[in-house]
Amino acid sequence: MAEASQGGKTGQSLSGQVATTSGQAAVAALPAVDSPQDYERLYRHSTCEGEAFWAEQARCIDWLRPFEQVKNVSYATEDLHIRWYEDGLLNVCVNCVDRHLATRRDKTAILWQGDAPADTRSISYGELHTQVCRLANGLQAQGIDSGDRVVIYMPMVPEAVFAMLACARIGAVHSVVFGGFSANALADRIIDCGAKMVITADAGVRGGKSIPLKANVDAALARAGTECVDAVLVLERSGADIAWQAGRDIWYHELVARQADRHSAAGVGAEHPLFVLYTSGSTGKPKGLQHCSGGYLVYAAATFRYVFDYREDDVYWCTADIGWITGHSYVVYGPLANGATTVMFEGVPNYPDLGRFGQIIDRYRVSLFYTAPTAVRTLMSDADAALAGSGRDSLRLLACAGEPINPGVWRWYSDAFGNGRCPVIDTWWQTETGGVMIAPLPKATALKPGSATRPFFGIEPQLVDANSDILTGAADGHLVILDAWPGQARTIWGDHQRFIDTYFSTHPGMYFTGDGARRDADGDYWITGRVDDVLNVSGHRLGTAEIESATVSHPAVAEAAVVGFPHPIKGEAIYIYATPVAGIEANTELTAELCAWVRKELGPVATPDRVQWTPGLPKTRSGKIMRRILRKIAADDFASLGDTSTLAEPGVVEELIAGRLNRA
Ligand code: 6R9
Repeated sequence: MAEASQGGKTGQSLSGQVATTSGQAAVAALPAVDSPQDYERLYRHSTCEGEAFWAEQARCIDWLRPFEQVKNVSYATEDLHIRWYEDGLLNVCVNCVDRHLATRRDKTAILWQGDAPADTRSISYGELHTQVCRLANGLQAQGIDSGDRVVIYMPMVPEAVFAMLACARIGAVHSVVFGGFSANALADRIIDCGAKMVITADAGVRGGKSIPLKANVDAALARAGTECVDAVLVLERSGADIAWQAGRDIWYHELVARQADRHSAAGVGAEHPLFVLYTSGSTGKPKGLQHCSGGYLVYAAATFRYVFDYREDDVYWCTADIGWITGHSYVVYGPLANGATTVMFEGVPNYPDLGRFGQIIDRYRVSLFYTAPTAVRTLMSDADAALAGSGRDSLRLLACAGEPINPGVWRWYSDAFGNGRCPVIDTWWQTETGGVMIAPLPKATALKPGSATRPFFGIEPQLVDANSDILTGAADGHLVILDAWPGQARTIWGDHQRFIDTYFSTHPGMYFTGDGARRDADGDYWITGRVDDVLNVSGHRLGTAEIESATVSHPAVAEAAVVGFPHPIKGEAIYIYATPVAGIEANTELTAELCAWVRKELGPVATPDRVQWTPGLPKTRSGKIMRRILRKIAADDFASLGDTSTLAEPGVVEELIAGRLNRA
């Protein structure tokens, strides 16, 4: 039987046949949030008696050894640490799977919809348990231990979730890399986290196209060397022809076929890392945000319950890929911790046609739907096609995340897609925050198109000016969070100093989000976008620094600067200004070659939209590229370039304007 091998003080078993309902009982005992007054009351409690509030929320999951210390946090840069429930022991996988067996063994955990409409699977909690146990046994048989890193580079198939949960079950740290990232990007991540194993598929299938995942892994490992990764687990998804390295490559189905379908799950400390997820910053290489087991799960579970007003009979669908934080928290951990039915979709919104989302909603009677504004804009681009063939009358709530949603798009989402019957919940948060931070609660918050409105329980946002002074009342400034919350990232993998410098140094004593925001007279927040050099292309975070370094690695490019420009579907698109190496003539072939180069270096998500060749870039006398000017030119908005007095060579700007690629 599955049992706790490290039961701690109580020694109780929380998995397998002896599932307890203690967490579920705690959920049932929580006060309802059905009105603005309920929200105000609970918000006050959550901030004035924060530790009591977070202890109540933490009791909604099952602990192998209960915690006594709720919070141990310091934001002081010389001793920055964030710890929650640190003396508690738990197993995240047991919380997401085993503890539901007593009451939900036959309930559907994952409703999978493949890229082809006929391709579907339904996986019950009982089946999920068997699959995860087999894989956990298989990973251990391969020598994966607690604390080892496992990179997951997979399509959106149930085995990707099995892989995440199997890692969690044995205390291994997963790092999911989005399938749209290139072999090089994958290699960087494998090296940075020192992965011991890569789990992948022969090829992914998306929008009718094949994505050569295994070939990318081969190329990545050729670059990363063999120091760390000694095994590649390969799921047969498409039957594509692949190269095979005997002694290293293992078929997923062969490994799990040999394993028992019970697995004894050990507890880990609440602060034990659950996963590392890479995201882009304003400088340098992507950073691996490290999330922990206990606090992260408490936060993912609580936000899922409140923000979506989750009920037992809901069918919930979040369209995010598991390669992003939204997929981690709201395809996998949040829903499964609550025993929900989570829909998982392998495809894209416009294949075979733009009606796909609506058709899937009808087919599975989806009641809660969570997507990105870029997807809504894609649907809006041909609204008739997007709405054809579906009624979407099962929906009761619509949500979005990832980028600002403008009021027109919000209204279409609500009125047309949601038939005017569903609240639109605009959720602001980040890879770093682990879960939703600012969002309306369906029954308790007055909605405003384009505003993420109010902070979640226990979250204290503020706006500050450049001097870190807190602004009061209606204001516009940098968005910071004053105190800690259980779901926040604990560090950057292998670089704690960078974590401190990036998030806790700009505004001392506060967490700096990198976003700007406005607060209106009602106290509602409107996120205005990044205040640093991070782009948001189709809801994907990309650092201009990464794109620049990929661009200048092309032998014909001497220098480059990258900015974003507004794009009707993607939100923001990539504009490269590049200076060719002396003697090289820039032409359309070179442009195409450079675009393909950047795409290959970073992956399809980073495909450039514009390349403007220029003999020079606008720089200050100290040599700093004036991106502000480049952004304006890319946006075809150069009437007011602002202060250009510090330009070393003012003539460059005239030339850039004359050669601009975006013209109204
Ligand atoms: C969850 C996620 C984080 C950045 C964030 C901000 C932008 C996310 C938003 C939003 C406006 C929203 N962002 N949600 N902007 N309104 N509701 O997307 O995480 O990939 O780390 O991106 O996305 O700029 O700082 P991540």
